[in-house]
Amino acid sequence: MSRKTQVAIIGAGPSGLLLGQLLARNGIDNIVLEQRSAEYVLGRIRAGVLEQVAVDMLEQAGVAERMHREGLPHDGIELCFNDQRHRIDLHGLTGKRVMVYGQTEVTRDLMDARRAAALPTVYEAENVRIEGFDTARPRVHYEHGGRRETIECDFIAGCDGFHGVCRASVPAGAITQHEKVYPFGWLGLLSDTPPVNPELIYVNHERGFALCSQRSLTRSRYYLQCSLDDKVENWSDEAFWQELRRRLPAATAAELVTGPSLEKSIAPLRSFVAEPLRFGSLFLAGDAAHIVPPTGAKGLNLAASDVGYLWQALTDHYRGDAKGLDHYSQRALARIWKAERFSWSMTMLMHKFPENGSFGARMQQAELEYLFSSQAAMTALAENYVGLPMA
Ligand code: FAS
Ligand code: PHB
Repeated sequence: MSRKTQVAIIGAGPSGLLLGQLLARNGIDNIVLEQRSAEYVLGRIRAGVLEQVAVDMLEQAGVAERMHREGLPHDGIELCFNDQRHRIDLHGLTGKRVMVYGQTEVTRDLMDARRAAALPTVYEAENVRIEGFDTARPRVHYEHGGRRETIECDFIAGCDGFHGVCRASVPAGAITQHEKVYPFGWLGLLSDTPPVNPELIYVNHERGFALCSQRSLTRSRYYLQCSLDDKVENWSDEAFWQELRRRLPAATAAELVTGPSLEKSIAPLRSFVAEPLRFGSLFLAGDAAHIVPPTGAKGLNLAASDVGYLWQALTDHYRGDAKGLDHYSQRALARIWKAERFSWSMTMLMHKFPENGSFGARMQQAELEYLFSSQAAMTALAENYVGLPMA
């Protein structure tokens, strides 16, 4: 069976759902195709920190009410090294703050809004295939419930993440991919325990990086740098808590409230950017276009800014101005690369790199000592962490 729409969106993660919501609110027809079930998408525990840019996008999409009710505005973060905690006053230095509100909740709010508006969404869409995006008649084929379906559209939005089909459908000669894979992963644990500290703590320790984050006043999210060949089944809850205590200052470790894990997983870390982001009527956004190591809390936030640029460009197009679409890739990439740099620099600063030897470790120490001796250096870190403006 065939159907028509203006924009076919591949992927029901934050990128695809946010784009679909913004387009629909501007009267632009769209359909979202997702390979997994909604429950599966919601079960993935990912980001936790929203920049003001992302908060603004969610407000624009009309899905910010619960975030403002349940989210936690944070005015600062802490960096810990040599067992000493140092606070960076994000709000004092930049006038901005960040919002702690889990990606799962962002996705849930977007799914609820889409369902309430009865917007066409196909979960468990199988064998999604895109074609003709280098012609005036792009099409998307997929299977659902044993039936073959085709969508004729004006544009395809590749919001299908790092392992999606859209970027993979671009001819190799038309795309350049830049990548750096880090020699470690993050072991994450989610628990219904009160956060060890009101604000996030990023830890540089000789045993490895740690991060104390949260989802609410009663739900915490912790991470430990682990080796790439580590397996989550090697980590009992108790082993996780013991290792986290070892990486925290004694006084902080003594404050740690532990409990059973709700989720535990290991994520690899990479920096990745595809260029350009437009291929005829196919546009890449979010993790389909780029990946950042989560040390800078940029992944979800970059997805939001990509979608902000793309939604504006598509809306302008349907109002008769195609310039936005021509400039989408360049505008999005300018912000993407700055966030890639910040995420890379925070990762290089805060993680253990045995291969860099004692000199590398001393460089980290010197940078951290300089950082907390300089208002200019702290302001530079703060303005990147709260999010650079959308030019
Ligand atoms: P997503 O990957 O979220 O969504 C893409 C969707 O497309 C998925 O639902 C997928 O099922 C679907 N899809 C894929 N192929 C398809 C196909 N062929 N057909 C149909 N659908 C298809 N960011 C942070 O800021 N902080 C963090 O702590 C953090 N932790 C992370 C941990 C992990 C393990 C991962 C993978 C990412 C993490 N990120 C983090 C980044 C993450 O939050 C992403 O930036 C965010 O999910 C990007 O959203 P999307 O672009 O929508 O991609
Ligand atoms: C999280 O809460 O999942 C989180 C927060 C900040 C980061 C990375 C992850 O930099």
